[in-house]
Amino acid sequence: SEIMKPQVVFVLGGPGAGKGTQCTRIVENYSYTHLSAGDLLRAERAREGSEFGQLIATYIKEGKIVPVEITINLLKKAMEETMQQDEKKFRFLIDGFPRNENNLEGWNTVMDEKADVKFVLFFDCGNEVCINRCLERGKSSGRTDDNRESLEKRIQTYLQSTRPIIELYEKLGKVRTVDASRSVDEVFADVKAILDKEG
Ligand code: UP5
Ligand code: MG
Repeated sequence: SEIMKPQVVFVLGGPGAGKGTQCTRIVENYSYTHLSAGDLLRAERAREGSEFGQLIATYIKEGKIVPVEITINLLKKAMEETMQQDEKKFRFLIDGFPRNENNLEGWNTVMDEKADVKFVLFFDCGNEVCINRCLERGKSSGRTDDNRESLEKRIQTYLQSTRPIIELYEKLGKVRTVDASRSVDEVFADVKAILDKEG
């Protein structure tokens, strides 16, 4: 049968903007597979025998972006495994990646010819709202970076490193922006409109 080239939507936005929440909603309503780069890194951190566990733990707590060689391999493997299990699963939401120039270079080196990036879904949300959502979640999430100190660093990294990547895609006309400061349902209504239009 015909092998489909993976179709990718990059999902970007600040810490706590609602990327994961909205991806879950998308998966319930559309034929996408959700791959969170952060979730993959946390799983690798927890994997027994991982040579990168300590490095990942440090980077996450410091809100720094893990070298792309690690992240791209996790993403590539997850995409390949998904498509091997079900050839109809060739549409991916890649959540929280690419976050900086190094990420983008790594994607272009390893994946550019293997996958098509359709557009960037950008959850636009003020820093205060982002911080408050993560602090609230931090009461029960167990995430090592849902504390005020790590959050300040995550926001700085987002502003300094990730926003320029979003702007770069903006210049290519590839960004679909959603006001993510509203309720989950309101945000998802806009997401639906975008996905229905993009096909
Ligand atoms: N919530 C969600 N939507 C809401 C709404 N509309 N109204 C009210 N509340 C809402 O949501 C966060 C919280 O807010 C939840 O409690 C939710 O219920 C509530 P969530 O959907 O989890 O937001 P999300 O944007 O996914 O937030 P997350 O914390 O996951 O974002 P980050 O981008 O900071 O985290 P990520 O897991 O992507 O990365 C973590 C770290 O991993 C990075 O800082 C970095 O160190 C590392 N990393 C890399 O190095 N490289 C990568 O490629 C990826 C990650
Ligand atoms: Mg997330």
